[in-house]
Amino acid sequence: IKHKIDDAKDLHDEPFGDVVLRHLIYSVGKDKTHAEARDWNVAVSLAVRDRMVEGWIDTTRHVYARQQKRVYYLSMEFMIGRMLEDNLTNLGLLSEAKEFIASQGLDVETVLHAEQDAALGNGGLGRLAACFMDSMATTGVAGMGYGIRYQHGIFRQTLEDGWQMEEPEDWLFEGNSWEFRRPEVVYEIGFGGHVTHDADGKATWTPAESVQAVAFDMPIAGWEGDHVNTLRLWSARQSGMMNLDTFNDGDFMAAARQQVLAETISKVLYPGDHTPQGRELRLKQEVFFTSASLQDMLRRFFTNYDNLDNLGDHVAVQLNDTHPAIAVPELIRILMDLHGYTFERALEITRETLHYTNHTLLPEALEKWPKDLFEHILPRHLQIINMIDGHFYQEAMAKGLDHHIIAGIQVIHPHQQDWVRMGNLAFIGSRKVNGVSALHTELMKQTVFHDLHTMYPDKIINQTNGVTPRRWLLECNPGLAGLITEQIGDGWIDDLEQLQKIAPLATDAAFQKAYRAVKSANKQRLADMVQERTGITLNTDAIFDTQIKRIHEYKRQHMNIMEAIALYNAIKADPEGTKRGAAWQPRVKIFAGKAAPSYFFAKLIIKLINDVAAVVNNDPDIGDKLKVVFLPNYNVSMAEVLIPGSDLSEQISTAGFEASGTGNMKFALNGALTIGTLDGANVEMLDHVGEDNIFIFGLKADEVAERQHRRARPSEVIKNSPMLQQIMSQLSDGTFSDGETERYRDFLTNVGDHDYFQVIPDFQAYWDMQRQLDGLYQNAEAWFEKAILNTARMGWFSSDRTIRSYADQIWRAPHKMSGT
Ligand code: 26M
Repeated sequence: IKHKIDDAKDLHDEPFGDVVLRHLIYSVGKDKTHAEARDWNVAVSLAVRDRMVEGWIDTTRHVYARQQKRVYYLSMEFMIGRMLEDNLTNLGLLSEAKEFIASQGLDVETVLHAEQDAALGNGGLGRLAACFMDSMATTGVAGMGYGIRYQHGIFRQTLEDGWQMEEPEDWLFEGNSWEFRRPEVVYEIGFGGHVTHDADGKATWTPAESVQAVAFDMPIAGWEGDHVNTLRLWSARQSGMMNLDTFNDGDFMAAARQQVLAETISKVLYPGDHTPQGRELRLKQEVFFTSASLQDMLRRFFTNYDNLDNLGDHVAVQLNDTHPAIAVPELIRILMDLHGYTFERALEITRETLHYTNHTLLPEALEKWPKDLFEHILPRHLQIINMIDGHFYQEAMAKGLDHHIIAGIQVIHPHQQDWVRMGNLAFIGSRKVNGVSALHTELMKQTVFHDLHTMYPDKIINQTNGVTPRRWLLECNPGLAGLITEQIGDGWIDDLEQLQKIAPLATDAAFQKAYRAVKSANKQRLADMVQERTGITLNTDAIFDTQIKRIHEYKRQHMNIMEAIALYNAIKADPEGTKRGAAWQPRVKIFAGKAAPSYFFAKLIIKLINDVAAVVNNDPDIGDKLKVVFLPNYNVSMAEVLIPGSDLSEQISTAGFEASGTGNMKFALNGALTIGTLDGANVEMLDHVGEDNIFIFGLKADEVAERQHRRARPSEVIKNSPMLQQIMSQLSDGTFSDGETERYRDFLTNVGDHDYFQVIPDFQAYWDMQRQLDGLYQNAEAWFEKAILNTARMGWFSSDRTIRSYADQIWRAPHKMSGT
């Protein structure tokens, strides 16, 4: 597809390599003889960026001309990873670029990988936002992402004696080839101060301090590059110039300090996922990017329309979790205080425009702010929240709700007056509220949003998550992508359900052989990475069994490592497998993931994995039969190697606790079999791949809830399990801790006494399923038939499907396939 841009020379007439060389010399400022890998990476990036700009300007013009409904995705986090390969792929330039790089005598991988991951997120929520950006561009939704340009994304994880250590990650140090600074796009964000009301009751908020939000844009090209959306990230800077009086008084340092203070707001990503700490700076970050984004979208709106009456017909805003929930009172404030709408009308318009996605039911993850802190920073917003609560009370009474029930779901509890509850605020202020898998949405209705759901029975809807097949199949697994395209053409890339066409090949000997060859090559690539980063040599005939995600009790990495201990004990007791009557199936247990810095138990799990690895990997009785690997500093780029190279995907969360999961989808798409609980999107994966092709075990969500409710203790189960008893005594006798008997005391109390996350009652079923998988792996035809069927049947989990569904059911926004 060609775009004509006025005043721009047609870039398609110039060979790509020439453009790269021109950028190397004139943009990077180096010649070929002195250029390093990073310089080449920048030159190639700028060359592809040039081509993206054509479609970008074109898309902007088309959306404006057609007055297409716009969608704004507000997210505190975008977990993007590297962008060069993604952009080359979507622009159809990958092979040309690779050939050119090779023609210069350079290593292609080295040049393509000389880019820091953009890791402006914690985990699944941020990665989902990145997949959605790709899919909005691919499906032709006029979508814009809004977030924060953190100077430091998620910390870099290192290990010291097996314990996690955190270091700041300086991802912008070498520059960011993809961003365009927009110094003219700048908004004031106020904090604190006071509110006055004039005779007609019109409010004026005079903030005590303010900072500026400056825009940085990144173009986001969809598949085939014709539709290019924008990711706009805000950076904080001091409002106005440095105070000149202070400067002239000679107190230059004080003036500079002001600047540092203002810039603190976009300095660093908060690294907790699921466990927010109620910090003032975090609240300011939320206000900062939400207010800037609303001001920006309204400024754009006014270039087309002259009043905000029908805002919701032309604009849809999606709140990614409650982090931008301040949008509710902020939009009402703008409508009332700046545009003269009544409160009732402002609330109506807001409820036509905003939508909220919930990503977790964990009670400790529901954001709430101390009312006093909130009032101190946002006095006008607190007044508006009180108006919302008053209005809501009337609505609820009219629907016949009991006073006590209403108190529980208002934003601020009318008698306790302690917290501003952001989940309630987002729910009450939105038109639609969605969960991220069928089970999660059902549980939202039954648990945390039960009473709000009774009041607004049509508000909650489900939108099951998805993943982009460009990054998570085409780019990360070129071997498998090529094999598929050979068989069915390349229509699957933006129509993933076409993968079903390979299902009949699941038992085809030649196809199986080719599919296995791809998996072997990917396992070798993974083994090379492990060798390089840890020095551990892996046997590629082993089952590569992988659990990669944030470390959390509910995700149960500790159940996985306990299974490794049990397997170690079993092999020790019967090294040749003579007693059990079968040789052991070699297995490699791979872990990666970060723990929140203040989450002690998660850090202890990492230490335990490393302690077990040290014993198991160095035991001559074990040899290649079992290896345990913890790869430090998990990120998107590492996932792109781990996922295609794994045989088995661990999705073993306590049922009812993982809202969806998206790693589960990436593994299955790439032909790993899943061992998992009936949790999150695993439930729908079971429906799609079929029960013969996924390995489900353990308690169901209702059984978990029942055991938790009656505080069932694990002691009975342990008493009847020699296997568990041995593990528990090894953890207290120092077997894995150099004789130190205290190290795992908290662990033993957690799991042995309380076991809130039901590791003990699920353990035997987990063990049994693992042994069943050992047996299956020894029948390669049977294993790979299932693997191929997983790939063939995962098409529904494309984030293109998810985005079309949001566009049709929530945003009422057009896309390329609207009405077809
Ligand atoms: C909140 C306040 C302060 C600091 C951090 C936070 C915070 C950050 C991230 C809270 C939660 C965060 O993420 C939750 C999350 O990642 N949820 C995951 O969302 C995925 C996409 O929907 C799902 O697939 C996962 O199941 C769900 O755990």
